[in-house]
Amino acid sequence: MEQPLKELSQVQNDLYERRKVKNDDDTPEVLYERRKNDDDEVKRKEEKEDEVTVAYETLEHELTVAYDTVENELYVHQRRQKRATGTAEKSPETGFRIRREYRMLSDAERFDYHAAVNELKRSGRYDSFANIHRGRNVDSAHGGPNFLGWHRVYIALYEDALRLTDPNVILPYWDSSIDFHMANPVDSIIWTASFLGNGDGFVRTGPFANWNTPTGRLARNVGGSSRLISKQVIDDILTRCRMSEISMPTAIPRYNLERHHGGPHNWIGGHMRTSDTAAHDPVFFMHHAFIDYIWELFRLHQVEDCRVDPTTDYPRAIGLHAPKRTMAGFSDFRNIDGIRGYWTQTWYRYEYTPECSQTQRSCGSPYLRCDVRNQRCISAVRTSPRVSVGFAIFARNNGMDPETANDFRARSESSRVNSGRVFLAPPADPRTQDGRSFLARRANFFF
Ligand SMILES: [Cu+2]
Repeated sequence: MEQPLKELSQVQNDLYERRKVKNDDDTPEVLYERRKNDDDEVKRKEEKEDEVTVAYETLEHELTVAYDTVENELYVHQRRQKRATGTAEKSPETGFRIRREYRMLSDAERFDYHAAVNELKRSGRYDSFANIHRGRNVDSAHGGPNFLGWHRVYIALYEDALRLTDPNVILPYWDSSIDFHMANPVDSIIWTASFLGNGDGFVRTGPFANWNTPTGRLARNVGGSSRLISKQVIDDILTRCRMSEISMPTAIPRYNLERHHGGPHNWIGGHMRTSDTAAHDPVFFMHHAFIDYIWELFRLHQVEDCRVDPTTDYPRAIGLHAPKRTMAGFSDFRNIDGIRGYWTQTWYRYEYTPECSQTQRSCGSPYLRCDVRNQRCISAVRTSPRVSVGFAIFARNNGMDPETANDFRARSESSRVNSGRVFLAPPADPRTQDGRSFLARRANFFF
């Protein structure tokens, strides 16, 4: 049988056809395949991009963390460096000082202290200092764990300013428990011309008489509301071991040192009653030195009885009270710097508040006396009357009880100067105006 030979042309044609099929881009199958491949390619690319994005974000996050760590390490390093070279960790310009209770100063020392405060006032520096305790700074210095450290730095710098005026002056602390345990604290010698001046209404007597402030004449209304700090409060606080137990917002009221600190603020009244005006009364710094003294007792107790390191015991906090946040008003420091050992090692320390007992019946000051039964020092009672002679005559002539009329006058004079927030404080002592009116209201309710 004849095997027909394919024509060459036929072969060529077949080849052509085969090649055509193989190379033809236009067949639907090929197009489909190609498009599918293309889609896969896009998908792969997109996936790759996602991977890159995730990797990038992860890297960025890690970088931020690393940056923070480096920044912190740098900060610690700089601190160490400065400590080593003595630029930041130096003792204060005016030297180490020992703070004492106000009534333990000699008359000459007390006079010099008053003079230094007045010199600061005259130069305008007192008001600059007082104005730091105002507005936004107040928010990061109160209501949280930064309260104690911030005020420690604040009063230390204030004291330094006083000592630049007179290098022998110290900031005395006002131990208000010495007054709390009197029959009535408004009778304390402290509210006389030789000490802080009168406490009823505008300050007309004593070293700060007729001081002017951005919110008017300096005013007080001692014994108006809340309470001074009792020995019991201090004893209670010294049963705790951690800073978080005595600081806001974690402390319960009984051990809340910031809340107890609001007591004397409100008890003194006038400028002292509200946050933006308080530091314009010089008693502010003496009251805060006492709060700082209680905190220092607490820190010693942490070391000795609790085996807690007070220099690292800063409670967990974010925002304004975060440990590494720059200290409001004092950009050289961070919040955590307030709790370091540095202050009471290189700047100042405290002399203990006077004590007495059956055998040791002297408190070491003519302005203190020993309550032998309770074995504690209490303030001398002032001889000046609560109500001036002139006012007593005026009140009697107008058919008023001089003392009650005086309370009303003081209250209205001192309430005009307030600005800012009223300090959080314990309830009114029954010996205060608020305490008495509460009892009176309750009595009226029953009759
Ligand atoms: Cu304050």
